Amino acid sequence: MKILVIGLGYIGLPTSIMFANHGQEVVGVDVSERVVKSLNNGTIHIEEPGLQEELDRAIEVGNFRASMQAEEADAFIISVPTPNNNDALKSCDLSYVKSAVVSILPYLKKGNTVIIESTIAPRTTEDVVKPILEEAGFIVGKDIFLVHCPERVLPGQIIHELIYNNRIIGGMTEACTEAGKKVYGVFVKGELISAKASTAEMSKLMENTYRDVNIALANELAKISADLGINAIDVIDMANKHPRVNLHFPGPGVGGHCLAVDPYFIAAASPDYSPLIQQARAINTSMPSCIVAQVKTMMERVGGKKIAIFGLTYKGDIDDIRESPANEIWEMLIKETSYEIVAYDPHVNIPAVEKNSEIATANADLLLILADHAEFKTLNMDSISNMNQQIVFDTKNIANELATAETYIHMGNLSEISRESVESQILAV
Ligand code: SAJ
Repeated sequence: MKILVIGLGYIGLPTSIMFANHGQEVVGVDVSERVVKSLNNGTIHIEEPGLQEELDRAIEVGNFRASMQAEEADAFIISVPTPNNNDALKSCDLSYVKSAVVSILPYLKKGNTVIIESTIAPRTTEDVVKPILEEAGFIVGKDIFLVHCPERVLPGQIIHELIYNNRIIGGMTEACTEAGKKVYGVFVKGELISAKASTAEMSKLMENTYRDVNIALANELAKISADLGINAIDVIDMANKHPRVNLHFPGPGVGGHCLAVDPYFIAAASPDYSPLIQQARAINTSMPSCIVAQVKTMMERVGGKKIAIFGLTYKGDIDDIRESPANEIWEMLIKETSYEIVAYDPHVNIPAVEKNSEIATANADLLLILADHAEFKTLNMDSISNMNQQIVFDTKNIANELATAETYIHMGNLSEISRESVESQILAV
């Protein structure tokens, strides 16, 4: 089978390489010349464990090449970004999906399968994509098989999860679903679950919304516990001993291109019926300013000047700072001109980010941990011995060996910071 994958990002690239390494001829198409050149020269442009080795293999066998131009194929997989629109409810921007579909029209033949992997607003496959194919003269379900097959992989574990996760195959018709199963059956070892396209769209969105709402509940618990002088982390540990309870964890906010984006697609599609989803988003987006307020209170109390930020990515062990609350906090603190801010992140390669942890902590008054990178889990008192004052605010509650520092604050014991700053943030939501 020849497969054309449009969009060589965090999902499209690993997906292309998996097909290539399972005996298919794959052409990956991307609008970025830099990405296409880099891949054809054998170098991946994203950080994902094991992916470089997989690309090496695909190129050696000769099954993968990148191109800026679409061409004929048996199956077309669209894996382009779907950001939020800049409207009141941050609806789903389908412009990249639409132009990707239009770009393959000249190369479509009867019998081809068109798969949308991009995360899309409910009903998009039926109401937006299908009409484009029909206008080009194809009968969906007979000439062309149209499927929405959302990806559900976790960054950092993409290769394993692509193979072993269950996959929802949401066809416009049963024949479409069958065609989609034939494509993914090439390498997916998880169950291929038949669904309607609209069910597939909504279930993908709800998976991330479920997590977002639960994290909002944990963040609200952290604020309530700060107000009432209770340790939120102890509460979560305790409550989760109940066999049917799974409280999530509070933190500096919710980032990434999924949890912080997808709930809006549902809210915008059905604004009157989604108050809980909208409120959860508001709670989670309030967290960066909540953390900044607490940092300011701590710095004021100790007369501090320098803050060392550890971790800018939206979660641990990845290099992705898109939609990262840590990055937002960094930007907010930089604006506070009375502080000297040094950000250290071993995973982020941009000039403004310090690469040496000792330079970051030297003479610092506060260590602010914002990402749960493996490197930070082993921080110990030696790691912070060159600080001016050993004050630690560990928003991910991971550097437990720092618990003996002069002050060790995490999302459980926020009540140790002044009550007023927390209260003002509660009111802000
Ligand atoms: N977070 C918390 N508290 C928690 C758990 C996470 O604050 O208890 C934060 C993280 O720090 C991060 C954000 O939430 O900022 C999102 O992290 P994540 O690990 O939950 O999710 P993603 O965005 O990396 O990946 C999610 C996954 N979805 C689910 O687990 C339901 C993944 O399976 C999806 O494929 C992916 O979204 C996607 O592409 O939709």
